Formats: sequence, structure tokens, C-alpha cells
Amino acid sequence: QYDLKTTVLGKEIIVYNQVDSTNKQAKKLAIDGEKHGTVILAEEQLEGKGRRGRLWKSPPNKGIWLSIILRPDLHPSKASMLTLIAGLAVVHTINRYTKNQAFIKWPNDIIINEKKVSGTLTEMSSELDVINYVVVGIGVNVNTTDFDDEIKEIATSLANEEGKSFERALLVKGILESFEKFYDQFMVDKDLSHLINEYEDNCINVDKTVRVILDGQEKIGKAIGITKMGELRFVQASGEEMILNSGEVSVRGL
Ligand code: BT5
Repeated sequence: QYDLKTTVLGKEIIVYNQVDSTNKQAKKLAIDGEKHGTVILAEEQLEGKGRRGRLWKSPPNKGIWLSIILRPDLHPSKASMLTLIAGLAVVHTINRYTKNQAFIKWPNDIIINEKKVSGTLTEMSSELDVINYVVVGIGVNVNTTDFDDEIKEIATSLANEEGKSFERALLVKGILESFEKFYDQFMVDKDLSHLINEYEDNCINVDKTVRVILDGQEKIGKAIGITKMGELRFVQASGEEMILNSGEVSVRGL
């Protein structure tokens, strides 16, 4: 159906009509030994998950709700970089089909016209210094035209921005093929050193003034790029550079 030009990613695709969360199912399958590269897709999620216990609205037949099972030979501290790989894959794929340019908002949002069209939730299981599995969950609002009140100011879809509907299978194919390409590049260095430029070119925060909340404290400064570990390089008004980790900071535009 997808005619995937990948070597391992999506060789096995498991499709659900309705599921609690594809990440949750992917984790169960991974625990039962499901292989590297398997993809879980759902038409609808009843308990789609965002980060830090937040919810991800996943109405039926309108979006892409997928999770990728990976078993990378990587130090657990590096698993979060896969979120940035997913961002690159999604932004590239979307920009092949849209007139409005999509951008990555570090670390995991994809933004079109200042609203969020996609997000990634990466979850990992590791023991000592070894990754058991990583699940990279990607949600894209494709053909949604009506958003719930709570999110309609911040969320959008490809259909809303472009004024037409999109074939989801084509986008899934693009995302998986692109993910594999960036993933393979990433695994050569086991860091983002060869993908920094690519990421920065597509990142909406770079060279912009941003407000960050770090340990409950607000700081204003400029984002100047990312490091090869995927952290945000942030320069404060004092000129001092800080390296921000996605787990401990929230970034807003001004
Ligand atoms: C994310 O969280 O952006 C990660 C979303 C990952 C979803 C995928 S779908 C497939 C896989 N299976 C899952 O169960 N999850 C993954 P975060 O940055 O925490 O953003 C969540 C916030 O975005 C919510 O608190 C809402 O404010 C908003 N939101 C909820 N649903 C949305 C939607 N469909 N589109 C845009 N924004 C949404």
C-alpha cells in the first residue's frame, strides 16, 4: 500500500482502527520482542499522549498517528536526539507538499503559520548503559478541519492551512523514508554533527528572540542554534551562552 523505499523501517506495519495510544501499543509489542523498524499506525487514538502526561487529540481518519519501534546501538542519553530526527523527517515531507512553509520549533513541534501541526513523543526503555527499545511517536494533523475549543488557537492541520485535503498514505511514506535516511546518517556519528545545518535551516527559533522557562524562572535571550547533542544554544542578554536541554526547559517565541 505504501510502496516504501526503505531498507528496514516499516517492513512490518501494524494498523489499528482504534487504539488507546500507538506509543502504548508499540511499547507492549517492543517488550514482547517486536523487531527494529516496525511501525504502528492507527486511524484513531482514544488516549493519544503528548509529553509530560499531556494529551494529544487524535480524531478518526483525519490524521497520522504512528509509532516507530527502534533498537539502536546507542547510549541511552542520546535517545532524545531521535525526536529531532523525527522533526527533520516530518518538516521535509510536509514541505514537499505545501505552499506554506513548515518549520520545526525546537525540539519537537512542527509549526505552520505559527500554529502546531505535528508533535513527537519519544519514549525509551534502557538498562544500565544499554537501550532496550525506543518508541518514536509522531502525530500529524492532516485533514482535520475542526479543532476542540481548548486547542483551536494553537493547533492547525495541513488541510486548514492549504485549503485542500491530503492523501495520508503518501505522507506516511514520505515520513518513513525520510526518517530512515536521517536516522542512518545520525547512526554514523551517533550524534547530530552532520545534521546541525539541516536542522537549523528548518528551525523557527534560530536567530530569534525567545523566552525560556528554566526551573520556573523566565529568561529572555536569543536562540542561536543547536549542538550536536540536540540541545538549544541560547544567548542571554548578558552575552553569556547557555546550553538548554529539552527536558528541563520550555521555549516560547515572543
Ligand atoms: C507532543 O506533545 O507534541 C507530542 C505528540 C505526540 C503524538 C503522537 S501520535 C502517535 C503517538 N502515540 C501517542 O500516544 N502519541 C504519539 P506536547 O508537546 O506535550 O504537546 C501536547 C499539547 O499540544 C497539548 O497539551 C495540547 O495543548 C496540544 N495538542 C493536543 N492535541 C493536539 C493536536 N492534535 N494538534 C496540535 N496540538 C495539540
